[in-house]
Amino acid sequence: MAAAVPDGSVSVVLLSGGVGKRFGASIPKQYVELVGRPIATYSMETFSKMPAVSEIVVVCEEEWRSVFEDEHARLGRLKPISFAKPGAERQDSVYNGFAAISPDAELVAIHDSARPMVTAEETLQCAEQAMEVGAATLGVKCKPTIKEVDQNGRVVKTLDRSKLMEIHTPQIIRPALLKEGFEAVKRDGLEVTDDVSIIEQIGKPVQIVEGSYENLKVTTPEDLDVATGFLRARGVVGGSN
Ligand code: 30A
Repeated sequence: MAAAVPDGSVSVVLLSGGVGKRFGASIPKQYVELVGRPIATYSMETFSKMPAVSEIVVVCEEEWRSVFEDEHARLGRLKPISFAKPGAERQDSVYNGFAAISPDAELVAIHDSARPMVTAEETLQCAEQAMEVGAATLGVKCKPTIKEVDQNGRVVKTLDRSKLMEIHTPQIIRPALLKEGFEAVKRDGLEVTDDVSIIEQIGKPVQIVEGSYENLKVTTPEDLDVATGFLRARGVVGGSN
């Protein structure tokens, strides 16, 4: 049984602070054009059209705010948007965005703007689980074979793939839980690393909601071609792009 997600109960934090240019482009990858518009505007449109969403807090460098202001205008100012500054690490950007959400939010959904293909349906499923469990994230079953290796590159063991999931975004959580997580990290001087998560620190459950492989993170020019193919298949774009 999935818990109901009331209209206007979800605040979205759209993480768009990355300045990485390894894409080979002169601008950060989330602003590169995908079928005629910046990658980051796709998920903004999707979230803006969801009744469950009340507002969007965009975490981006000041010089890029106009991308979201323009998209906001194009969408007819469907949902209020505001801005927060990026931090040094991902969790600092999450913190800054989280600090800017409405105190009335029942859930906060943290999304990476380099994932343009996320759908309203899977986001809502994730939100339903977050309402029920406290925290939930989209993810997919791990397709590649993953091996644990030592410093010399020798295989230690093969991990059981059936137990591995690749984590996507959005990651959706009750604000009180995220607050508790950040407080625990600060109080205990914990270092948040790729394998030490804020929410796991406080020993609270996180539900994985199986999403789609289409919810890819666009990090290379090849990913852009794949995303273009997905959009075409969805009928978002004609054959000329
Ligand atoms: Cl949103 C990070 C990070 O940004 C992070 O590096 N951690 C978290 O525990 C969360 C909360 C969360 C996790 C899973 C499902 C829902 C919410 C977020 N970011 N840990 C490290």
